[in-house]
Amino acid sequence: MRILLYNPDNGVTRNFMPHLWMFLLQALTPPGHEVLLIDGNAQPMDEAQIAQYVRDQNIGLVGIGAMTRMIAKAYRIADAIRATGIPVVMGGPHVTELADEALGRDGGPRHADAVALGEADETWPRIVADAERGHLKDIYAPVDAFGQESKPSLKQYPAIPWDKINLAQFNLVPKMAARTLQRIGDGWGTFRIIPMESGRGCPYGCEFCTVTGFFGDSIRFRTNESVVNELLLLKARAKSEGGQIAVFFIDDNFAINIKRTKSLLRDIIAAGAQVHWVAQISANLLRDEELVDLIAASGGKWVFIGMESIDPTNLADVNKGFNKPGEYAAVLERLAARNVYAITSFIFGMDNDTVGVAERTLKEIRTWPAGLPIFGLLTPLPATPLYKRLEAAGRLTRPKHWQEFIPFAMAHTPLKMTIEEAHAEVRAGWAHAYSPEAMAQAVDSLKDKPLGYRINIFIARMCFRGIYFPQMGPLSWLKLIYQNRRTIFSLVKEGFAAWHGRPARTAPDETFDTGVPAA
Ligand code: B12
Ligand code: SF4
Repeated sequence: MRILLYNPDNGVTRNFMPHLWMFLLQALTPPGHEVLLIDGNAQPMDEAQIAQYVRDQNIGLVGIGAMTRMIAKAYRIADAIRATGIPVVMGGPHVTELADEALGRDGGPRHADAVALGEADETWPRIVADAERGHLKDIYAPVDAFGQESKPSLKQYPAIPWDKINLAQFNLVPKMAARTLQRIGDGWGTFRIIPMESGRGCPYGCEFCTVTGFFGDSIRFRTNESVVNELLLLKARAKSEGGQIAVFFIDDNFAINIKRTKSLLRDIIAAGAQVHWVAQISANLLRDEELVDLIAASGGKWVFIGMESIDPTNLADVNKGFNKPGEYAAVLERLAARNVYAITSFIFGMDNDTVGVAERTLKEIRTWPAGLPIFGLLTPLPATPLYKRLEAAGRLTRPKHWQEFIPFAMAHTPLKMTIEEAHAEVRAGWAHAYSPEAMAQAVDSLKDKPLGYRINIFIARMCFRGIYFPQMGPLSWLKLIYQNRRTIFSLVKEGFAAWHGRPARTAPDETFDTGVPAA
């Protein structure tokens, strides 16, 4: 049977990284089937095009995975596919929480023939077998022999054949630039960010988060050996292709068990498996100097930190009191001292937020080492404790906000400001953090570092700005380049001087380190 796994586009940004679930399920598919992957972010298709595609390709089963914010698109695509008579199975966090919605049992239309609840590592082979026999069940739940919910241990993690998978749709280097970039250092014709997990689960239970409910509070890890082997495979692929690969460890809290993280990082270093990597780690775990040393030595370049707020009352409100705003600066300095920088994520519209929260937050950010701040709004995702609290308090203004997804729009009323004021705060956060002046300042603050770090922060900031400000077409990029022309000119001038002054090419970690992940 030919199976299509499809991930809908998020409608806001282009793809910067493939979704892991597709590759994982592909690797877990029993032999004898062919699995095709389409990520709508990389290969946009409308309903008619996808329906035509599944007919042309003689697809026998389509699997669709989606977060809440893409679910409306996912349902539309599923409807179009089901109209051709091909069965659709849906999985992922949204349909796990709201299976009745996907199955049309809540009074709405049916969108899926079957729903895979929770982690599908063990149910997927059963789904494929049932689909082949034409006997799909409505619901597939991961349960043990006694009917109890069971979570995959990850000790038998499948080897994802990264050396063979066609990754053409995920190259981040624009085609036109590939040839020129190949001349800068060794092999910049391709650059891909690959998702990898080393463990699942998080015990912290922050009120707005789906993870503790979905993956559970017991943490499960892959073996160090399996992670190291995957890294080695990717590193070899990058080398053989003359390209670059970076890894995003998608674990929700990569250092949740510090002892184990240190042991993994030591094994990565010992095996020479370093590639540049990004990971999510909560600020409280970055107090450990040895951990930060190992992060840097094993290839860590960016750490995503869910800071959420600089107000301890807000943090306590959402059960994230383990974040201590008073130590954010020290954590970031500790990372920056090892040339590791942070993506700092903030949520506005929290219950103790008042007008001016953006400026108060920016004032703090300006005192920290340069990084990539991002700003969002408190969002009640289905089945989270936050959703239940706001629902009980009658504060949800759009209880089914996912049915009509609007980027950066609140679905409930904050306590100490209006919805419009909260929206304006997020806008102000992005506008000021990514203004040409702020970009120039970020680049300038790294003047003691090799040029590559400044180029890196500048490019990363240009891309991150697109999370909020639509920047998909060439015209918007040209405008952005024009607005930032002074910074670009000074970087190019410096780069030209460095290039001419150098006798030979240097390795990526020396003076011309672009800082962009390299294998
Ligand atoms: C990586 C990641 C991202 C990446 C996404 C890009 C990418 N290419 O992966 C980035 C960093 C960009 C991102 C951004 C956001 N993310 Co995010 N992200 C994650 C994260 C950390 C890992 C996802 C992952 O790969 N997990 C590992 C795989 C193996 O698990 P999985 O995807 O759930 O798949 C398993 C099952 O769900 C199931 N399954 C999944 N799909 C399918 C399909 C079929 C057919 C079947 C049978 C089974 C199945 O089988 C898989 C194997 O068991 C998750 C948290 C988490 N731990 O999952 C949050 C998570 C998915 N993100 C979340 C959110 C909210 C966001 C943002 C909206 C945050 C924000 N406020 O801006 C943005 C939206 C971005 C956008 N524009 O679309 C929420 C989603 C909750 C929800 N109900 O939708 C999660 C769960 C985290 C949370 N805090 O609650 N995210
Ligand atoms: S620490 Fe992160 S993953 Fe864990 S519950 Fe809180 S927000 Fe979710």
